[in-house]
Amino acid sequence: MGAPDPVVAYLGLGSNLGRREAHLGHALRRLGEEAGRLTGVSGVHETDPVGFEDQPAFLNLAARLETSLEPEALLALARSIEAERGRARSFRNAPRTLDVDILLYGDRRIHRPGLTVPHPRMTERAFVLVPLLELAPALVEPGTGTPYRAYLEELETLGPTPGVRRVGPGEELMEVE
Ligand code: PH2
Ligand code: MG
Ligand code: MG
Repeated sequence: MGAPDPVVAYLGLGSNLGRREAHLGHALRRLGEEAGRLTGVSGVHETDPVGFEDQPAFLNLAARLETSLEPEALLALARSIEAERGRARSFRNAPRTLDVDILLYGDRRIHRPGLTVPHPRMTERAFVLVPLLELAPALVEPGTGTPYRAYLEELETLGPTPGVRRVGPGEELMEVE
């Protein structure tokens, strides 16, 4: 028995309250310290809010991680990093200082109370797909083999997609305290 082989996981990060860059930078640093190895960070994208629209714009990015944490442990870490930035849980889609979502965990499909992977809404969300595809353009959906690129193209044919504007590189956020 040794440590399990690391798995490549993709996370989606978002912030729309307070010092958004600092919250995201904190999350990236903490994931690198506690979750394994951070092997990629997408650009930072400023995005119009989806769901509950009467709230400030988000900054969103995607990160790639090599981790030996089991999915539940990774989720617990994500929640505790959110709490470190004062994340309050009020109502669904409420504004938040920091949101750290597990998008993909290797090619596993997980359906447990509180944890569904691949993230159940990621294929409908340009604010997730645009940063994710920047990091991993050829990524396919576990189970179906559908390229995530095809989901984004689908969103783009349906009409105006929520505004997603690249505002800078993600790695630099790790220097923002
Ligand atoms: N997260 C949500 C709901 N709506 N909209 C944008 N633009 N970015 C987000 O990260 C986001 C959202 C729920 O987690
Ligand atoms: Mg989310
Ligand atoms: Mg979340």
